[in-house]
Amino acid sequence: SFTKVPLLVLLVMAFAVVALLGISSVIWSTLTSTDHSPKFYAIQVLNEFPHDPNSFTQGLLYAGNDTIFESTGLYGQSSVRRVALHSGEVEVLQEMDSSYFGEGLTLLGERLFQVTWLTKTGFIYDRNNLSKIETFTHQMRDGWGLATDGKVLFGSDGTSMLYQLDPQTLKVIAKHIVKYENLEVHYLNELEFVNGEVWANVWPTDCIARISHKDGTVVGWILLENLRKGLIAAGQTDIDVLNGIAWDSNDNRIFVTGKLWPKLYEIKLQPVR
Ligand code: DDQ
Ligand code: CA
Repeated sequence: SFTKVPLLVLLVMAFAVVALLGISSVIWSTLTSTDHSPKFYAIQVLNEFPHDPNSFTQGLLYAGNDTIFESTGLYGQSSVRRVALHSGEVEVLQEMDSSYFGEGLTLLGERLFQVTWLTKTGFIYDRNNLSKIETFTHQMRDGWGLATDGKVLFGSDGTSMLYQLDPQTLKVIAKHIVKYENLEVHYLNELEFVNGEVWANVWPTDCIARISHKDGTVVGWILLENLRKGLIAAGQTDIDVLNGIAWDSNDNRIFVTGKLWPKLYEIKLQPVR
């Protein structure tokens, strides 16, 4: 009849409009969305360098000019050392009192800051000769990792907390619980400030968390199991975990090693998702 035809046409038109709106909103959100979910990265080895297989690496940094500074742990074997990147040769060695277990290390200006496992005691050394300048006490549970952006010190103590310390007073000025989505990431270990982020070895895994120091959010995961597994496959069965990240801010190079690893690697990240 006369009234039925326009009704059917109206229904078809209404359906078409709804469908078009739906499709265009999907297209619009695809074009404008930003994906904030953490990114995952595999790694590629660009270079490998010799590393003292007796160094129980707990702190690692690159100071320019082929120079690595490293802190080592284990009671009676703890040290701070200056190492030539290319040869792995230990050029200056400062052995620590056997009551201390060396941990995180960072360089700010002319001074190296070091923390120690299970104590709140830290040490400051002169970068030129590694002589001890100062002993300090900090407010973290104990000492695991240290890094710096050139202004504050970042610290970890094996919990899920990422601390910011004032380099003058060594007092905690900020702290954030590190979270991957809504899960706390515990056992934050060796640290490095890289391109505006804080990277952390997560003990005792093959993973490095890329952390926003503004709020503790994990913005990415780096998966490095091929390094440890490669060493073991090559017969290096006495090695301990991946630990130690160093960043060359001038040439944007990333170095990693591990405790008792005979090698130190320059790596490049490859997004896997
Ligand atoms: N940390 O790197 C996880 C902070 C410390 C690791 C300590 C490993 C223990 C080795 C054996 C200790 C002997 C007293
Ligand atoms: Ca480091």
